[in-house]
Amino acid sequence: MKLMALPNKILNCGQIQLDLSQPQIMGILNVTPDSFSDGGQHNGKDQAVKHALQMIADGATVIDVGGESTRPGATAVSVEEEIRRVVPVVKALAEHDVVISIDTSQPEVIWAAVKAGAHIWNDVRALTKPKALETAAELDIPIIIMHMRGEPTTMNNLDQYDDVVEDVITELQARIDDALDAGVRSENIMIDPGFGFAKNAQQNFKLLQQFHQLNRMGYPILSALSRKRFIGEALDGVDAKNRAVGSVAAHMFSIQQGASMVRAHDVKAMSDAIKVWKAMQLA
Ligand code: 9MG
Repeated sequence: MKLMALPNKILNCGQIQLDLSQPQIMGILNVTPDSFSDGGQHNGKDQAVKHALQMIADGATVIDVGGESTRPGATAVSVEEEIRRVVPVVKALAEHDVVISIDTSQPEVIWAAVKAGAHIWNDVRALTKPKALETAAELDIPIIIMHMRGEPTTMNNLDQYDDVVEDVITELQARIDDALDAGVRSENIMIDPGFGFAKNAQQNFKLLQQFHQLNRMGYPILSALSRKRFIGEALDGVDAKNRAVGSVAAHMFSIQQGASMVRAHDVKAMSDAIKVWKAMQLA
């Protein structure tokens, strides 16, 4: 285990510096035809960009562009197809004052996206693909290292934990140690407990209740709960589109416990909630 870092207050994203002392909103932009929560409605480039600009107007400072669905049972996508979906959108967004993160696990995709203007690598597989560690070190950009076990197709059978909070922290630390050993700079690391990835509903709620424990790791934390199934389970099984209020509430619990960034579909609602929280902080 490496020495614990102090969490960065500033995340350097090329020309843009993100102030992580205030909660930031990462708006979700799925550019997949089989996206679970937008029904693929932002599949066309122009529609995707329009939706991203609306999220920016609503308060997002980061747009997370994803060309691969990590939903269990989603069809696998080739690297070429992922690049074809993501790069034109990145090029268009790069003309705006916004940080662009890329939801991918593929080194070729992140290279192409960074060349097109992207700033952050959001990797749900935590740099486990071949060449991912070397690529992360070479690109020298901020990286979100998320906790998951297995693959999205197998993860639902991998939810045996002695203590979900301690096990997630230990397993995340192992991924961070590998990244640091490969030459990734600690200032570039953000962590994410991976809500919904290899965790059942009760384990997800335990992680949310104990979210503050992640602060022990010394890295800025992304909280990504938006419209997840376990939020729906607490709401009598409502579908994804009706989970906005529950998602905002859950994100606020994580912000109160130390999250620096939240990954959200419903940006305006999230932004309003953060404004109220900030007003309370200043009282
Ligand atoms: C892309 N994606 C879907 N769910 C996610 C989560 O929980 N965290 C991160 N970092 N990315 C996610």
